[in-house]
Amino acid sequence: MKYLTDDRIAIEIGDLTKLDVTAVVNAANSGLLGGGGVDGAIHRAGGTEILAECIKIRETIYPNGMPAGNAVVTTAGKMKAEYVIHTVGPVWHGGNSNEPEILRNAYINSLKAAAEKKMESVAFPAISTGVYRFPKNKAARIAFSAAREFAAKSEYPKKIIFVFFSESDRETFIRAIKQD
Ligand code: AR6
Repeated sequence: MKYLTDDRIAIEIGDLTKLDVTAVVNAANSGLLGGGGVDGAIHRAGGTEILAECIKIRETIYPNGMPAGNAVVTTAGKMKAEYVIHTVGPVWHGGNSNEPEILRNAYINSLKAAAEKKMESVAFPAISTGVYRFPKNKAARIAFSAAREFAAKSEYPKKIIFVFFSESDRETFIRAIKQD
C-alpha cells in the first residue's frame, strides 16, 4: 500500500472485493439491486445477503431508487469486509449537469456513513469512471479532495484507500492529483 498524504489516505492496485478493510464502497446504480463492474463483483463475492438488504432498503427508504450522490450501508456478506457502503455516482453527460457536485456528494456521503459507524478503513473504487464514463483525471481530483477534506475534520474512517484495477488507472490518478 502506498500512502498519499499522511497515513490516512492510500492507493492500492487490486480487486476491491478481496480487501481486508472495514467497508468497501460499491459504485452502484439507483436501483440498488446489482449490475456490472464493481457492483456485479461485490454482489458475486458477498452473496445473496447483500441483495436481501438492498431489497429491504428499496422497500423502506428508497421505493423509487436511491438518488445519485447518496449512500447506504449493508452487510458485506461473505467478503472479508464487514460492510458495503453503496453509493451512486453521476452518469457523465459532458459536465454541465452537476456531475462534479454529485460525484463529490457520493464520496462525502459514503465517508459520512463510515464515520457514523466509526469504521476504521474504507476502500473506494473509482466511482463513475467505468460504465458511467466520468473522465478519470477529473474524477481523481474530486475523489482526492473530498477524502482530504473529510479526513481533516473527522477522526473516522482512520484509513481511506483508493483501489484501482490497473497500474495505468493508478498512474492517471496520481498524475491528476499532482496537478492541483
Ligand atoms: N475492484 C476495483 N476496481 C474495479 C473492480 C474491482 N473488482 N471492478 C471494476 N473496477 P464501474 P460506474 C473499476 O463501471 O462507472 C454498474 O453496472 C473499473 O475499472 O463499476 O460508477 C452499476 O450497477 C472502473 O474504473 O462503475 C451501475 O449501473 C471503476 O471501477 C454502473 O455500473 C468503476 O467502474 C456504475 O458505473
